[in-house]
Amino acid sequence: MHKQLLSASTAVLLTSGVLAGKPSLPRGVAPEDAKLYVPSASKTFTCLTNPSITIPFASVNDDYCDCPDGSDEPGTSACSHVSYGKLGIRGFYCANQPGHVGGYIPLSRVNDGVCDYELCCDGSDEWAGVGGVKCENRCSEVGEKVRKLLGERGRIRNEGAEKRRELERRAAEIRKGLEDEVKALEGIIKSLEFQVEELNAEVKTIEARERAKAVKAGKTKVKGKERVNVVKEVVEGKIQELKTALERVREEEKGARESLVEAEVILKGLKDTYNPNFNDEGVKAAVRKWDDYVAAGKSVGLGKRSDAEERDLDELISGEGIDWDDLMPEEGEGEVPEIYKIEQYLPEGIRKWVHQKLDEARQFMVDNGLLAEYIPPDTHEPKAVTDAKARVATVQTDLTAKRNSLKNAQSELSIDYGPAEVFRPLKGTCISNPFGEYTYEFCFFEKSYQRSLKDSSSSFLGDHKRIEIVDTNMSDKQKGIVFETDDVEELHEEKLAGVVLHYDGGARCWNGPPRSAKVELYCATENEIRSVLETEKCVYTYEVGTPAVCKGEEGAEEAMKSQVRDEL
Ligand code: MAN
Repeated sequence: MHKQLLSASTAVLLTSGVLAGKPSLPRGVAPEDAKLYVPSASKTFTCLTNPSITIPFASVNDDYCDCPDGSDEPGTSACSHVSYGKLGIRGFYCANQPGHVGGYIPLSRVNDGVCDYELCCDGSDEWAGVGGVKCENRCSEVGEKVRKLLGERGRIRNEGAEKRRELERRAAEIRKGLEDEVKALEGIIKSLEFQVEELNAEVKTIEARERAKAVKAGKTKVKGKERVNVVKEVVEGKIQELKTALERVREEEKGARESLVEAEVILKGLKDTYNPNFNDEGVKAAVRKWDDYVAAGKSVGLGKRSDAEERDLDELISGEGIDWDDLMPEEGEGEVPEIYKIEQYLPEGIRKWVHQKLDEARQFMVDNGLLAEYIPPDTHEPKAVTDAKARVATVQTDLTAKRNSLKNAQSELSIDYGPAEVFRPLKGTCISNPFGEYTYEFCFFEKSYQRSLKDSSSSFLGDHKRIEIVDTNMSDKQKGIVFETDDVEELHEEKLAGVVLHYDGGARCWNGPPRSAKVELYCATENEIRSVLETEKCVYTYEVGTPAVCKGEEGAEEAMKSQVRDEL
C-alpha cells in the first residue's frame, strides 16, 4: 500500500520540486519521497505503514529500528532485518549524481564496508566509512556505461520491434490465406458433394440398365442366385404391371356391364310394349335385332360374373407371388461346370478316393493342355457399373481430402497466436541450446525436448498448449524494488516480456508428473534460448529471446526508467 503512496507522491514532488535538495531531507530518502519525512508540528514521525506508532522525529536515522516497517531508518542498516514483505520503504536511496540516475540499495548493504557501485555509484551507501572504507564517486563512468548498455538495448528493441512488425504482417497474410482457403474449400466441397450425388444416381441408372440388358440378352453372364434375383426383379415388375392392368380392366368392365344391362332393360321394354299394328319400320327392325341378339345368347340379362369367377380374379390381383426362395440355387450350384462334379454321382464310400484320383487326372490333363484350367466364373459386376462406382470413389476420395483440409484450416485459424497473432509465422520454428547434461530444444507452438549430451536418450517435455500474457505490473521485478543479487551479469540481460508459452503432456517423470515446460519470453533480435532450469522435478523453465515480444520505442522509455531503478 505504501508503495502506491510513494508513487502517488512522486508526481507531486517532481512537478513542484519544493523539497528537493533541502537539508532537512533525511539520509537515504529520495527527493520524491521527501513529503513523507516532514516533521509534524510536535516534531514527531509516524511509521509509514504502521500509523499507530509515532516516535520523536529525532529518532529517524538514529541507527535504532523503531518502526516494524523500517521506515524510521531509511539511511542506516538498523532495520535491515525487516523482511521484504513488511518493509515500508524501497531501500536506501543513492542520488548517483553527477552523471547517473538515482536508485535504491537494500538496507543491508548500507555501511557494510563494500562499495556497491553497480547500485550506488556515488558511494553514499558507505557514508560511515566502516573499516576505513571510502567509496569515491564513479557515477560519470558508471552512468556512461549504463547509458551505452541501455542505448544498445534500445537498439535491440527497435530492431526486434521491426522484426515483430514483420511477423505481424506475415501473420495477417497467413490468416488471409487460410481464410481464402476456407472459402474456396467450402465451395469445392459443395460442388463435390453435388457431384457425388449425381454420380451415385448415375451408378443406380447404369446398374438398372445393365441388369435389364443381361436379362434381355439371356446372357449367362449373370449366375446362380444373382440370375434368380435379376429374373425376380423383372418378373415381379411385370406381374405388378399385369395386376394393375387387370384391376383397371375389371373396373371398366363392371361399368360397361352395368350400362349394357341398362340398355337391355330399355330394349326389352321396347319389345314388350311396342304396338305391332303401327307400321313403324324403325321400331320393327329394332325389335327383330333384339330377338336375334337374345337368340344368339348374347344377352347378359341381369346376370353378373359368378362368385367363383370373382374370387379367381381377387386371387389373381391380391394373391401371393412366386416363392423365390424355393427357386434360389444352393451355394455354388450352377457355378461349377458339370465335368467338375463327376464324383458327386459316385457311391459315398469311394467318393473320397475317386475325388483324389480325379483331381490328379484333372491336373494331369490341365498340365498337358488336354483340359482348360477351371477358372471360377466371373461373378463381377458389369464394367460400366464398376467404372461408374470408381468415378464415385474418386470424387469421394477428393471430397474426404478437401473436408480434412477444411478442418485443418479452420482449426489453424482458431489457435491463439498471441497479440496480433505475432507467433503465427513462428509455428514450427525450433531452437535448441545445451545446458548442463542436456540439449534443450523447443519448437514454437509445437513440441519441446530434453536430449542427453551423454547418450542418445531424450525426454519429451510436452506439446504447446497455450499462451499466457502475464501482467508484468504484478511481478516484483517490475515494481522498482531492489533485490539482493550478486549477479552483476543480470544487469546486461533483457527483462522478461510477460509472455509465457506453456508446454505439457510430456514423458512421465519417474515417480512424478508428466514433464512440462514453461517458456518465458524476452525481447531479442533473434530467437535464442538464454537459460533452462528444472524449477521443480520435471518442470522446466526456459528463458527464450524472440523479436515477437519486442515493443521498441513504445516500450523502451518506460522499461528504461524501471530498469535503471531496479538494476542499479
Ligand atoms: C531425467 C531428466 C531429469 C529429471 C529426471 C527425473 O534424468 O529428465 O531432468 O529430473 O529424469 O527422473
